[in-house]
Amino acid sequence: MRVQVAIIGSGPSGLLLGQLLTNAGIDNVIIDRVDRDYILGRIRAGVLEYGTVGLLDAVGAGARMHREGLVHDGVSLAYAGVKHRIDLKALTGRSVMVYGQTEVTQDLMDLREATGGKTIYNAGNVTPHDFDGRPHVTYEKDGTTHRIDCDFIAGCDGAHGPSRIAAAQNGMKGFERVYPFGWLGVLADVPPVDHELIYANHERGFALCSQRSNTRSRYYVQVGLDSKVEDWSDDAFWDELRRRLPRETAEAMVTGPSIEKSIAPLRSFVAEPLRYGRLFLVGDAGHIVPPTGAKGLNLAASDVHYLFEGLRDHYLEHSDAGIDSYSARALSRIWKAVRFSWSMTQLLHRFPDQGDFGQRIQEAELDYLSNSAAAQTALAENYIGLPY
Ligand code: FAS
Ligand code: PHB
Repeated sequence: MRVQVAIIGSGPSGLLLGQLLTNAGIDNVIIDRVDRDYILGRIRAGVLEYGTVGLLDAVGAGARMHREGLVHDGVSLAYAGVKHRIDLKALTGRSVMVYGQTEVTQDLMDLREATGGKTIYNAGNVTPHDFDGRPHVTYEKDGTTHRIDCDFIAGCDGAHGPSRIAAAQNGMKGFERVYPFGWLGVLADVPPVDHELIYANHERGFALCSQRSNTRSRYYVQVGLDSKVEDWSDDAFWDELRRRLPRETAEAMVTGPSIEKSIAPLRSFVAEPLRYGRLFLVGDAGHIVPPTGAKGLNLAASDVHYLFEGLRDHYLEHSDAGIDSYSARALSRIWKAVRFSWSMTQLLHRFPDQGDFGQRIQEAELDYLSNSAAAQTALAENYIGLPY
């Protein structure tokens, strides 16, 4: 097989890039090691920046999002027993869209199928080759090794995929910060406790009240790195969540059986550069952020925006300026989102060595933030997403 662009990974990055390329008449194929159902079974992000919403609209995958998604004009911070709302819309003129990554992925998969995009699932040992010469991807399926020749390879294969591995073998520099805790997340078919998200700082640890619809909620509590999902019954989770929230919020909480429960470790990672000849790292393949700033999925979207512009200009304008500048352009926005995610994580989580002094410093910063329009504007413009 020969295509113009071979995309490794059928997550949000690969699917969004694939649809932009297909719509522009640039032929592409997506290769993934698992199948559609496995990918859709992973419960992940929930908040979309306006830039991500715009991209989904641009490729024609936004209809259900606008029908079923929830537009949020604000977000709340809770600390010292009180909830403070940050009015995103008043401060920035923008809102965020609450619409699960699972739904985004489903919509993009459906659109790819409807527009004749080719995806190869359950591909084994997917490997990018010769990205400085004659780029191609090999994979194993049905007992045979297959080869896809291409002009470019988009590594949309996440944090542990072959593209990141290939980059590491070709001079990649990694920048990493590992946090001493994780998030225990629960999905439950109960109405959200509030009409917007609540990020809570508490001396027992961080908590987050999020949602997927008016009948389905997503909650998180910070847990130690030694925590295991089996250590947490539903009742233990609900009790701990309520302990970390202001009284009126805790009392309003509707609980119920979890339909998904998992622990995600928190860490930051950035790969530099994002380009290796004709191989490009995109999305989680290039960077990981703690979910405190709701940036992971949204950074994948801005990477795709920059890379697509470069590939489009290569094929349609015969200019390589866009692909030559992809890494620098994407990294500029990535590092600002990494900084924001780091600052929100520092502000809201209980660190093992912070002590009572550290708790007071966090509460003082939250108190300043709650009473300063300048500080709230800085948080709001990062949360709704910096411009592309
Ligand atoms: P993905 O990891 O989504 O997709 C990569 C694809 O590549 C997968 O389909 C995988 O099967 C495939 N692949 C991997 N290795 C391969 C191989 N060897 N061969 C072929 N294919 C291969 N972000 C937020 O904004 N908010 C959150 O709350 C949040 N929670 C998260 C929780 C967890 C547990 C994780 C892991 C991430 C979370 N994220 C969150 C970040 C997440 O949403 C990512 O940013 C998003 O999935 C990025 O999309 P992709 O870059 O497409 O990578
Ligand atoms: C989620 O709904 O899963 C979610 C929302 C906001 C975050 C992280 C996760 O910052």
